[in-house]
Amino acid sequence: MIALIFGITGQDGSYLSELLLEKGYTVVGVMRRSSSFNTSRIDHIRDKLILVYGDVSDTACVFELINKFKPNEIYNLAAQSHVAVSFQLEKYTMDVDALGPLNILQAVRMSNLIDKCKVYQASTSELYGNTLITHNLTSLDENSPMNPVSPYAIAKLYAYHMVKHYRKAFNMFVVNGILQNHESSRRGDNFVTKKIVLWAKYGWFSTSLKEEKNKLHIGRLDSSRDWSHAKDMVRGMWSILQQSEPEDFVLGSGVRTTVRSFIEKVCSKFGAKVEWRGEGIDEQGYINDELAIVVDPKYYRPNELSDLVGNPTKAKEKLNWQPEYTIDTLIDERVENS
Ligand code: NAP
Ligand code: G4F
Repeated sequence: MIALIFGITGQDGSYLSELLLEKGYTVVGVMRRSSSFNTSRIDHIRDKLILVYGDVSDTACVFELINKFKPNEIYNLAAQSHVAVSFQLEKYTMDVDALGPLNILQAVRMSNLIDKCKVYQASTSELYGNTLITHNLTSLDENSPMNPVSPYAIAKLYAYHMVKHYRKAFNMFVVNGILQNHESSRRGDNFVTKKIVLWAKYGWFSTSLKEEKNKLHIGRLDSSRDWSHAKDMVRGMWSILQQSEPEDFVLGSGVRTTVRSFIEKVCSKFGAKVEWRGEGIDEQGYINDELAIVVDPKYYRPNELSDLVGNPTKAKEKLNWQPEYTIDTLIDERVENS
């Protein structure tokens, strides 16, 4: 079996590569050219991978790679994946996150690989926007309404619909994994959970720190997310492609945690309790009576998605998928390995 992974150098790409190698796949990974090395997440398995330069937004490149390797499975994990950044990079985000997947779908179709090649598209719980609140729902499943509230989510919604369209119009095995947030010690440094763990471990609670301690500057404390471990999610991605029929699946833990609670949980791993004082942008967190956390509107988004929690019932029933990590063991792994 040959798997082609777009986005192999990212968090999910690295865990998925490990999983597929364990299963005996030949893994071909597409990496971007960058001015500094971007392979740190896969360096430990580099000699087992076939790595090629490429870019999902380069149509000819995508066609050439798919024609050359004729993969059995394609995982499209490539994306400008930062929601806040997408407000500043609207068109770029659209080029990569919407038209990139289209390049892959077209290449498979036009290369006569329809019967041979399955495609996984990394869709996202961001597609739902604030549906939980506006529709008074308790959790989000495959049938919940989608109302994206960021350029990132709008681009991903285009790709989501193109996947459904290709499945119906061309009878292709192409599927969306609609994944809730997932994290790990390999998470990008500017996502909120990684930022909090790095601040705690190498900033506030670092015993080697001689200078004045850096405070944590944070955005919306009351946003909540359904945080899972990326290792659990890549198992789910693979299972989705092993079904006899192509279908979309929601993956998530079904447990919501606020940013505020995540900070408290991380601090408690270091034996500290956070005391909150003030409200809104004036709210501050104190540890042992010392100011440690300040709300900074710089991290607010022009349009915020305040609440997400998935309902993975279909995945549990049809894929027999169960997350192994809880929010607490996820934090343990991150505090230990970040
Ligand atoms: P990530 O760490 O940001 O990785 C993204 C990957 O895409 C990186 O390898 C990146 O390369 C690559 N990439 C970016 N632009 C590209 C382009 N134009 N052509 C080829 N490759 C490109 O993201 P992740 O957390 O692993 O997420 C994987 C996918 O799942 C993404 O599509 C994301 O949108 C989606 N998703 C993530 C979550 C989550 O919570 N993690 C939830 C739902 C959906 P560089 O290393 O060179 O930057
Ligand atoms: O960690 P975040 O940046 O992740 P976000 O926006 O939920 O997006 C991630 O999950 C999506 C799936 O739901 C993926 F599709 C997407 O690719 C990405 O992986 O922010 C989480 C929450 C937000 O509500 C944000 O406003 O944390 C809030 N937040 C508060 N302070 C902050 C900060 N986010 C960041 N990045 N930095 C802060 O200082």
